Amino acid sequence: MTVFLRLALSCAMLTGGLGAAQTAPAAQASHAMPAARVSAAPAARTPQDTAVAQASQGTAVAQAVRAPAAPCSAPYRIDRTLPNGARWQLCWEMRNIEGLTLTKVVYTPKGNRPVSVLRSAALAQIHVPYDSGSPRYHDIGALGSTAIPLLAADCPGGERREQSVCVTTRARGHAYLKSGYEEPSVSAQGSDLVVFAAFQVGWYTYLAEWAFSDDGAITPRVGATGSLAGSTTTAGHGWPIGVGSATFEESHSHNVFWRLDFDIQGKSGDVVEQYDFSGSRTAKRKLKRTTFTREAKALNRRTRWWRVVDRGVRNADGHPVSWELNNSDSSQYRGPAGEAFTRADVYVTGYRSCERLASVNPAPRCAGSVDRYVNGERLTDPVLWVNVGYHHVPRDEDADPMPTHWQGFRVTPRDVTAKNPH
Ligand SMILES: [Cu+2]
Repeated sequence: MTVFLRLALSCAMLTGGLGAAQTAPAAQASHAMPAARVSAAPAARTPQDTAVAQASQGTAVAQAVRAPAAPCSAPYRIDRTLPNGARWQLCWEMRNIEGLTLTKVVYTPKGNRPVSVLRSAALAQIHVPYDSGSPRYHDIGALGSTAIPLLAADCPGGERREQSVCVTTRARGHAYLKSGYEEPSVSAQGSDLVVFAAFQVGWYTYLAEWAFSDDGAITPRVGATGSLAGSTTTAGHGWPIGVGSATFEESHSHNVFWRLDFDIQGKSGDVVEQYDFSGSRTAKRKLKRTTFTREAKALNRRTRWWRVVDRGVRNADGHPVSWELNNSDSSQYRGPAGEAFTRADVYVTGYRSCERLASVNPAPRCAGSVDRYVNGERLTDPVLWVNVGYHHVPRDEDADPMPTHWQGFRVTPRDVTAKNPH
């Protein structure tokens, strides 16, 4: 069967023209803190990716081919082949507004051709409304300036880049275990390439982590640690902290937004679909596909998921290559009318370089929040915004240092390879 993989990597980058206008609004940070240690200049980049023209021959075990020429200079380039043979290539930079930003993400399953996945990916907001109604922080606006220099112990088994970014490999447990009837069972351990940075915002330390698995999955997550902000309130809005019940630490939400600019083998041909499975209290379930032709807001449902698919890019079975997005671990915070950006779990917008943050967007040429980016445009180059909430009810164990609480979502390959690539 015919397989054709378009391999012209998109090179139109987000950053052009944006780097200079970094007058971020002062994000309302949690508490007055010592000035954060500033680190990391923007990444130097070559202006162009090298397009690799690629003739195709379609077998599931097509030969690995030459990767594109390096799209960024060495300190900002990550190129790791994991123990199972899967390879991830990407660039990182520390942007003032969004902090750690990953670009030009390319995945090469063992024995297969490289496929570009993301043009860029970064945090797009951490909205922290407290349960009594105030304060209501927008913790991202100048995140890059709050990057913490990492110690060797902060980056176990890995390498630190420009002090503030850790690149390491981590075990992820069983990739599979299959028992044979009359054969010995087979199993394999999986691993992740992990890229992370830590940011000090008020009393909180945020860990921004990206795990790139050897099966092609991507897991972005944020860990909140450091110290509780010390906001006290009444019993109805908090939890007793300290001896007795004299002081109530206030509960609050961390509504984390990510912005993912998918480009499956370049920006053309990328389409976003939503999948639902109708049927409740019935024996049958039926697949329902909704294709987003225009910008959209979407809500989580337990079995709902989305994918970005490029029908011009096929695996060896002739199925279109896609990445699936699952957002099922959110507390689904919904704010008041003035915070309409909290009222959906996934937004799909047409790419615009000045749409950078989900709220308190710093670029005056664009609207101020992601709900307003959705204004009916036809989608040609879709960008996904993912909103994951976590409701933090403090407990005694949060004192001090506060244990990390994690929140995130999953991006998994769907028909990128014709079989388990492990
Ligand atoms: Cu918290």
